Order: sequence, then C-alpha cells, then structure tokens
Amino acid sequence: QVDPEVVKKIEEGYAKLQASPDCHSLLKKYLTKDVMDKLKDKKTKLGATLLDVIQSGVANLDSGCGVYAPDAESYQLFAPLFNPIIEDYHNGFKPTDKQPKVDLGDGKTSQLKDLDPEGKYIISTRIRCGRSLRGFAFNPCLTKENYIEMQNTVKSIFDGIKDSELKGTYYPLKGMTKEDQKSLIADHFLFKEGDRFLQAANACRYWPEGRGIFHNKDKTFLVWVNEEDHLRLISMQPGGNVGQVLERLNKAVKTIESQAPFSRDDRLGYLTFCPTNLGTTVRASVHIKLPKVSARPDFKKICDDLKLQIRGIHGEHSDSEGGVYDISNKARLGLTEFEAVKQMYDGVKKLIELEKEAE
Ligand code: ADP
Ligand code: CIR
Repeated sequence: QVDPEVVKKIEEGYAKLQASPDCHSLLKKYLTKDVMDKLKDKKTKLGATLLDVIQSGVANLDSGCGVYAPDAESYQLFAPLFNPIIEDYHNGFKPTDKQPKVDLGDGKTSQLKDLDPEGKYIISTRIRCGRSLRGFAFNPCLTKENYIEMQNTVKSIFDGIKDSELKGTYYPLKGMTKEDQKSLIADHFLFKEGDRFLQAANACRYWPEGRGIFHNKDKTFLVWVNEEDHLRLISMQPGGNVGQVLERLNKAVKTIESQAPFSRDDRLGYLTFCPTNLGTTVRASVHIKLPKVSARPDFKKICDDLKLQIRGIHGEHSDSEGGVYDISNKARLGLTEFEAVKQMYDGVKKLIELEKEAE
C-alpha cells in the first residue's frame, strides 16, 4: 500500500510537468495520465515507489531524461514508464529487444587508430563504463552501512591489483582536502559534488560516506566509487588514440570483474541507476575543438544524425569553453561495447573530415 501522501506528490508532480511549457524531458513525454494511474499505487520489495523514479525530473524541469531506477526491480515494476523512455533514448530499443552479449572488442582495438595523429583537434579521449555490485540496491535504497561495506569490498579489490599499468591508490572522499577535490574535478578526473539531478533523486545521502576515487599513477585508469553508480570504470589519456584507451579499459574491467560479481539483466544488460546508461554502460568521448563545424547552425543535427551527443567541457549539463566540446556516443543499449565505441569513433572521424573541408 502506497502512502496517500506519496500518491498526492506523484499527482502534483505530473501536474507540474504538464503545466511547464519549457520542460522537454523524456519523463514529461511518457508520463501520461494513464501511465501514472497505472503505476502510482505500486511499490517494489525494497519499498520504492513511482515518486522515487520521477522526483529528480519533477524537481529539475530542465532534465533531459528525468527518471532514475531506485532498485533493479523498478525497471520491471515501472516498465510502462521506463520502456518508452528506453526506446526513445537508445535508438528504438523495444520491449522485445535484448542486449547482445558482451563484446569488449578483444582483438579489434587496432581497428581504432589515432583519430587525430597531428594533434590538431582532439585534446583527450575517455571511455567509461558503469557497474553495479550484485546484491546491493541503487543509491536511494542504500543504507550508510551498505555504502561502507561496498567501499571496503572494492578497496580490497583495488589493493590487490598487480598489473603495473593499472595499480594505484584509493582516495576516499571523506578526509580529502577541498583543494585536492577541486583540482581533481577541474582536471576532469573526479565527479562533481552537489549534482542537483542526483540530489533530487535521493542519491547523495550520507555523502561523502563510502564515496571515493581510485586511480593509477598517471591518472589514465580511474574508478569512481558510489557516485551515480556503484562503480564507474574510466580509461582516459591525452590525444585521440581510441584503441589504446579501450584496450586499457577492457583490461581493467576484466581485472575487477574477476573479483566482484556485477548485476546484469538478460534484456537490459548491465544495470545502472539511470536508464540512459543501461546495456553496455559505455560512454566513449573526446574533448575536441571543431571551430568551423561547431559554429554551424546545424551542428546539433549533424551530431544527432551521427548518433553522437554533445556535452560541455565539464560534463553533462555544462557549457563549452574555448570552443572545446565533449562528443560521445549517445546510445549504450542494443549494441555491443565495441559498437558503442565505434559509433563515437566513426562519428568523430566524420566531424573531423567536415572540419577539414571547411578550413
Ligand atoms: P560521465 O561521463 O561519467 O557520464 P560527465 O559527463 O559528468 O559524466 O563527465 C565526467 C567528467 O569527465 C567531466 O569532468 C568531463 O569533463 C570529463 N570528461 C568527459 N570526457 C572527457 C574527455 N574525452 N577528456 C577529458 N575529460 C573528459
Ligand atoms: C537528466 O535527466 O538530465 C539527468 N537526470 C541526467 C540524465 C542522464 N545522465 C546520466 O546518466 N548521467
């Protein structure tokens, strides 16, 4: 039985979305009255309701997506809302479609040559993927003890990494100086603090408990712990050598996976807190300067057609600075890991060709 106060908040949320002409989120598009009425009385075994799913998008009318899954069961229980959002975001992935089996691109990374051998356009390349530890819910349903236990588990895995390229140190956020935290964020290594989308989703409770970052000496392999997802594995380096970045990430994924089981769904692939990250969970991006192409009025359309997403210099919901954009694959579900990276690779290759033609 869902508390009548919660049902009332859901109904008010629906009305707020509908009344806002400036809101264009997927949540607004697919939370019809019919869907709301069907779902407002449902509760997962862990006690999550439709309010937990929609509250970030209701509080932040400028959301692109607007929903999060408080636990794995939510993707099934609230499917009448999640499914159309997933289909819209991930290039038409239907309720009957299934995530293909994992293909990290072993033996194929050499196909991804340096996109910018002269170093004229690409500043850096980054590929990240998200993982959820099996047996733990997502942020809004985690206790303080859960966070501490998860951090202990992954810390002992990090301590055991022997590979000379990957080994490094775990730095808990609790106890980190504000100076160190700020410079790690400014240099694009660490997640930001106080993300209003995550806060409104109830994802920042007990902060900074159980949160932190692991990285190797060169900061080319990093792991975010308990920010949006349990784990975000990241490989990054200056320049445009996509193959090298992917190869390092794959080595890291295998190293960690051999010691901790991850949540994977037969249809949705690897499970994440945000439905935009399901499936491969892979976002492969470049920080790139394209002065001619990015000045075109149809820059966004060009990127849309190439299945690319444009972000600003400090990640999602930030602006470009000095003409530098973050360009990445948009879809992560319904294709393999290698294909997701290749989508970014092919698209950025095309953008560089267009830039050269315009010079
Ligand atoms: P995520 O990629 O995990 O979805 P964000 O969009 O917030 O999250 O980006 C996280 C951080 O990674 C930001 O500081 C962003 O600037 C940085 N970043 C993303 N792509 C690149 C890149 N190609 N080179 C350097 N930093 C990058
Ligand atoms: C939004 O809807 O704009 C935010 N909730 C972020 C959505 C996708 N981003 C993400 O997974 N980090």
